[in-house]
Amino acid sequence: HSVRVHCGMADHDDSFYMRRCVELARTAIGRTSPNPLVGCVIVKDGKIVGEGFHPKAGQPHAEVFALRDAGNLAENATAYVSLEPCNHFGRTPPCTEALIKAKVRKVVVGMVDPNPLVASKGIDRLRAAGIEVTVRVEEALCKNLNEAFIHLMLTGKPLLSLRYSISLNGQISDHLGEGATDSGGYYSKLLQEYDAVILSSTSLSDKLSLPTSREPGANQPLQIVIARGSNAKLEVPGLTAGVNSKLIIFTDKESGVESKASLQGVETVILDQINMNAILDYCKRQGLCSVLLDFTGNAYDFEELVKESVEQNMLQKVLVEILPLWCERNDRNASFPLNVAEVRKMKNLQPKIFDRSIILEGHL
Ligand code: AOF
Ligand code: ZN
Repeated sequence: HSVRVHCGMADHDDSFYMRRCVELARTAIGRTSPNPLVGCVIVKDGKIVGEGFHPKAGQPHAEVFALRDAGNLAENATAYVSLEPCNHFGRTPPCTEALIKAKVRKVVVGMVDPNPLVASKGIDRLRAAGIEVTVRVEEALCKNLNEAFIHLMLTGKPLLSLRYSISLNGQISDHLGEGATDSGGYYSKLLQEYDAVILSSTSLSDKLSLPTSREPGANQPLQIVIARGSNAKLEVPGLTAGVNSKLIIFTDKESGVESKASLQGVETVILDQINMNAILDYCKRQGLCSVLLDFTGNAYDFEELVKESVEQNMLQKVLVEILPLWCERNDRNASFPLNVAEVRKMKNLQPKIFDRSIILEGHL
């Protein structure tokens, strides 16, 4: 793409540097919850003199890293930040004060921080200190980057997405397994991005084990296994959390799962009735922003959970993959609660071609 740094049209410049902020922020994808992904660049005389991103909750914010990188050059420079600089003491001190102290002349902000502790107070503080502030540059891009964080801030619940694969003839497909977690693949990318993934115990077998992303150094989401009722089978050989990930089992009294010796060392939560609200509340308490409901084939005990999520409007996104496969009808006559074609039309979902599959992505 063309980079018009010297054209003198301020808004072209602004959007270029904001896109760079978003690119930097993405470096930490899947690692910042409950905090957002944030990137910052310091620009002086048309040159980037400092860059930074927020790596992890508890560590300094993007602005602090970028200011450090810029050193004295930050004086009279313009700071671009994908999220409004904070004005509160959280785990870290306010970024507004760091920007003021560094004597930047101007701050360009991608989006207002939906956190009620900030919510424009950061912008107000900068303006009160005589700094020129421009807001909402590449706002859609910045919001898209942090849709889970924004959702959590506005609703108090982690963002919930449903993913599943169907065959060309509309059968929920059981073909995840090996290929699905290929490095760089669609599913692998989801595992990088989401803070937790929910699986059904009946979808686990020795050929289909708990998914882990194979990207080198990738984020591994919290793995949540649902073991519901007496059909729950958790005698999967070597059911463990995996190297860098945690495993938790949500179960009910009927399943008898807690008594299974093979599950030692894995956290088990027994609920009277397994329900999505309880699971989301647990995830929130763990500081998670996003949860992926992974609906794999033959997950009989899982259907209730999916149905409940759809009926109670708890889903924010569906990610449906149509595989170039023909699957024979299975014995149960169950029809899936979502008709893909109808939803696609109704919600104007855009299919994306990925490898040899089509992925539908959109908001409910
Ligand atoms: C920024 N830049 O890079 C981030 C911000 O506990 P703390 O101190 O890390 O504060 C967390 C809150 O600060 C978080 O909820 C969000 O409102 C904001 N995150 N702000 O100026 C950053 N990560
Ligand atoms: Zn901050």
